[in-house]
Amino acid sequence: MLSHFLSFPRMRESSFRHAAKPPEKKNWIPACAGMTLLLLSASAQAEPAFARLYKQQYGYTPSCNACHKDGGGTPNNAYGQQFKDAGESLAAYGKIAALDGDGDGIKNADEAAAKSNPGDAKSTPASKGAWLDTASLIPREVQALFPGVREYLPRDALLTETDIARAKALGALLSKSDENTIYIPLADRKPAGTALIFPAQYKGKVFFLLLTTDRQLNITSVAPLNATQVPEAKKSKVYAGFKGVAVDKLPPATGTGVDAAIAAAVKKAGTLIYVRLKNA
Ligand SMILES: [Ca+2]
Repeated sequence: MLSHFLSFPRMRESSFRHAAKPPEKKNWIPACAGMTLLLLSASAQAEPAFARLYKQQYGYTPSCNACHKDGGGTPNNAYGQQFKDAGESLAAYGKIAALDGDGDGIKNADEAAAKSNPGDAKSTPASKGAWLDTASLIPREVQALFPGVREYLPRDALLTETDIARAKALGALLSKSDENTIYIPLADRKPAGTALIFPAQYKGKVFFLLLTTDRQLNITSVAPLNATQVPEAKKSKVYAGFKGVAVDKLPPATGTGVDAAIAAAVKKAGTLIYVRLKNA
């Protein structure tokens, strides 16, 4: 039973700051050693590509909320959109430096230099707020699904060529654009499951879904998270059918309706979790 538990090849505790209270590794590793957790074997890569770029440009790792409305995987805020529109590269920071993404009267580059959030009008150089604190950066919707959990490990789901090949073998076509953050709730410092917020597309419109699993990577829930643009996604009855399915055993999506769009996105999300958290 526990031998099928999560393992984390190629990952280390992220310096990307979502965790309410990052666990101390000294306590964390021995507590999990019997459960095939391999946090120590991780490689150097851990931060999402865009966070690394931000750090390269401004000298510190931002919170996901620099570019996202409510944590990694949620829709872009205005600054995130400007960055995306400018090409999502190191050069993009220069292109959007003089803009004011969040409309708080301070230019993007000045905000970033002052360590206030260029994507949140409530954070300014004069009043930066807690956006870089580790507290309260886990999306509320995720926290609601794990009542009682006070600690989370964010895992940056960066995809290697091997991951992409493994995903393809499982029937899911993943690409770099599917890179995301996997939230891992901790109970008594042990992973209690996973949560992932990810986009789906229907008739050219994007909506977001939240998938959770138990610690053996069986799906416990799939629900629309931000689907105001796609009311059909809110009304769909397909969600309950995912419950109990192992993330690597999701059937391929068939058909063309909103249910198929949801199934296709869930297939990709489940496979992403699997290839990133399970040993090859
Ligand atoms: Ca701001």
